[in-house]
Amino acid sequence: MEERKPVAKRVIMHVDLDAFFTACEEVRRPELKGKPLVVCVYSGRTKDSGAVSTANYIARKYGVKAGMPIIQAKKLLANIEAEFLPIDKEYYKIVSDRIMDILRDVADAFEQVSIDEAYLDITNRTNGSFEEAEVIAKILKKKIYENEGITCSIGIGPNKVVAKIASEHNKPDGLTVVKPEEVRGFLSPLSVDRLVGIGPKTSEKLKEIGIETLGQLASTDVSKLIGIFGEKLGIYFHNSAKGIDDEPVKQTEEKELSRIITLRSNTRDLSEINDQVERAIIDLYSRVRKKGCGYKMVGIIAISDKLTMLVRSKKLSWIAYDIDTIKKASRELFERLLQEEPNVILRRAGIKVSGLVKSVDQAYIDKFIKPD
Ligand code: DCP
Ligand code: CA
Repeated sequence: MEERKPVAKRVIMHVDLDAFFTACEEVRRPELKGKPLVVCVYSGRTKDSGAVSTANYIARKYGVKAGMPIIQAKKLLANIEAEFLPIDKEYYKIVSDRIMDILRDVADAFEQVSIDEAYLDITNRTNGSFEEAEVIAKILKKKIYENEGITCSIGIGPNKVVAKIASEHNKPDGLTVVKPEEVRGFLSPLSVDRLVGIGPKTSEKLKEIGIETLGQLASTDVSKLIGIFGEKLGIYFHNSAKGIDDEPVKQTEEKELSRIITLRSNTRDLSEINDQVERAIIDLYSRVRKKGCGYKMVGIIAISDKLTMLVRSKKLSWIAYDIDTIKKASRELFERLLQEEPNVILRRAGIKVSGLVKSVDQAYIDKFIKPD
């Protein structure tokens, strides 16, 4: 069984937003800051049935964790002034999209792995320099905080495995840089469960054979690991523990783009809304063009003065490339929304295009848009 040799020197960054869903809630309701805050997925069966989606770091001090029943979280926070909020994934997604745009902009290759996590290959961008990567990380952290009020933790390493462990190393608001020559020393004392794929069960199995740290895992004979975990996992554990990983950062394409604006004043006046959303449409469309994409669906997003979010969308029967289709659909959808929601007053309004299709030929689009 050959161990994989590392590929040419790379600089990889992993970014993970801190306590993301609760952080989003604290941004729109700053009065919640400083209190334990729990975002919940209510099942609706009884008042408190359901599970914790995430907890802010203050609530975590009391033992509240993602996945825990809400009732248990309430017990842990009994007699404490804590806030429990229902999950609002659409809103978190909009915040996430804006942050991912900031990150995508600096990367040679960008791979979003979840709503709040992404890998960036910045090898060319930094000319292979870890010092330069650290500077970029600081700029990104500052920009994300200034624009969105959200902190993140960043890890930088020569590959994805090391970058991911590094970003978790000093959470929240951390920045950990692990240069190639520091990898073995960095990983060695860490517990095996820091590796993606090693959960409580695998940790237990490893402990039984005397392996608790990544250093111990790295110096275990690979054939022994293969014997226990099978070829694929055995090799993965062994290589990862040594900090060897040549998985590329796989460029993920965006499937949708959105823009949202705060209206000058709260309103349900359709022409007022249309006028102001036009700014968002122009901005959004410039991004669609920049990416050279067509789209198959147009949606609107409305956030009421009570901060509830409403969405409507329209599926096209063709792939559109022009701005007028977005404008027309937006006007129709806002009109429909106001009719269907006679009491809603809008505070923010936005536009979304989805079903993005990479165009085969930019020249064709140009011709299509300006037929002369
Ligand atoms: N999430 C969830 N249920 C889980 C785990 C996570 O709904 N069992 C959601 C809520 C989180 C988001 O996914 O905010 C991101 O997950 P993370 O594991 O990155 O957790 P956080 O961002 O909340 O915290 P951390 O600061 O530890 O990254
Ligand atoms: Ca996170």
